[in-house]
Amino acid sequence: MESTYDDNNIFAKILRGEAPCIKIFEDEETLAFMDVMPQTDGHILVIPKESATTIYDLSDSASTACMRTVRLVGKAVEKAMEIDGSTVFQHNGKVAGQSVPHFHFHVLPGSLFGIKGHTAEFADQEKLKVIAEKIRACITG
Ligand code: DGP
Repeated sequence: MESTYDDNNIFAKILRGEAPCIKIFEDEETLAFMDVMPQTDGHILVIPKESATTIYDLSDSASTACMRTVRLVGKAVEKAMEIDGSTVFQHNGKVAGQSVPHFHFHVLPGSLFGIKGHTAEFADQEKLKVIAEKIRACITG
C-alpha cells in the first residue's frame, strides 16, 4: 500500500540537518549512518534522500541508489567487523514493525538469529563512533 509521508520523522530531520547522525557514507541520493539502537555492533541504516515511507513508495532511481549503497557499505561492515556474512532487512508499515516512517534498510554483520530484537536502548555514542570509523575505512569502490 502507498502511504502519506510524515515530514516530521527523525530520519527526515537527519536529512535536513536538524538532528545528528554518525555518518558512514553519503551520495546524491542516499545516506548511510549508524543505528543508535543497534541490534548488534556494526548495525547501520541506509536511507534514500527522497521522501518515501515504504519500499512501495520508492522511485526506481532511489531503489537502485539504495541498493548500490547497501552493497557498498554492507561489504565494508563485513570487513570492518571481521565476519564473512551480513544481514539486510527492512519493514514496511507499523504492522510490519516499522517504527520510523522513512524508508530504510538495516544492514547488520552476521546473522539476526539469536540476537536481541528491537530495543529502545541507546548505544554509547563514543563506541558507535569508533565502529563507524572502522566501517568507513573499509569502504572501497
Ligand atoms: P524500524 O523498526 O525498521 O523502523 O527501525 C528503525 C531503526 O532506527 C531502529 O533500529 C532504531 C533506529 N533509530 C531510531 N531513532 C534513531 C535516531 O534518532 N538516529 C539513528 N541513527 N537511528 C535511530
